Amino acid sequence: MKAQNYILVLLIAFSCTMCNSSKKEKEDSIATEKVSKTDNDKHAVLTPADSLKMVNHTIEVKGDVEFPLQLSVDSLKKMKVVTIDNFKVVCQSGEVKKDNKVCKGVLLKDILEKAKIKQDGHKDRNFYIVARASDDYKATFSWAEIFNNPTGENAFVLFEENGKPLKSGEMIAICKNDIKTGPRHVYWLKSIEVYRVK
Ligand SMILES: Nc1nc2c(c(=O)[nH]1)N[C@H]1C(S)=C(S)[C@@H](COP(=O)(O)O)O[C@H]1N2
Ligand SMILES: [Mo]
Repeated sequence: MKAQNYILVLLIAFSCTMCNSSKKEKEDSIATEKVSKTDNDKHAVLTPADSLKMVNHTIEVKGDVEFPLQLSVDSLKKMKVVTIDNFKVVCQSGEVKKDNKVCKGVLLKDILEKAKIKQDGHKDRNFYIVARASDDYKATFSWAEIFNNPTGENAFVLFEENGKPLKSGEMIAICKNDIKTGPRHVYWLKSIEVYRVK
């Protein structure tokens, strides 16, 4: 009887260790997942003072353009201002991040036409346009999208939401007809860069 009890206790103890080790493995894999997410996926949490440093009063339009520009909210207001209704910012995850009633902005196309892309003949149209922020977050557009596609009428630089200045910096690049609008919603906008595909 005693030996049987002893074996039983041993068996129970053994199975418990097995349980714990597999649980530990699971915990380890969750930890690695968390680490890899913080690397690139997660937003850095900034203090109000640090996020203030990200704000730009002008955006630079540069690269392969005839007339490099420095644009402020005031200079955008002097261009053709459009009103954008019901603009939602939806993250790639599906989460609704922002639901604005009315925004004001200027077409990215109008800005690029003002800066005039350096085109060498009508077949020279392989350009990409980078909207870059102070934290180096970026979104990319193509010449064809802006100048030969309905997206050209849907890509904007915003400067106002619900009658007030924007909260995340002074200007934001957006593309209203994207399926998920989060990825090409660039706040703390710093530059619009035009490059010819090499
Ligand atoms: N400058 C800048 N713009 C950015 C981001 C960012 O990290 N930096 N994040 C993007 C992402 S992933 C989403 S979903 C939307 C909304 O982000 P928010 O939740 O930080 O407002 O903004 C986009 N624009
Ligand atoms: Mo996102």
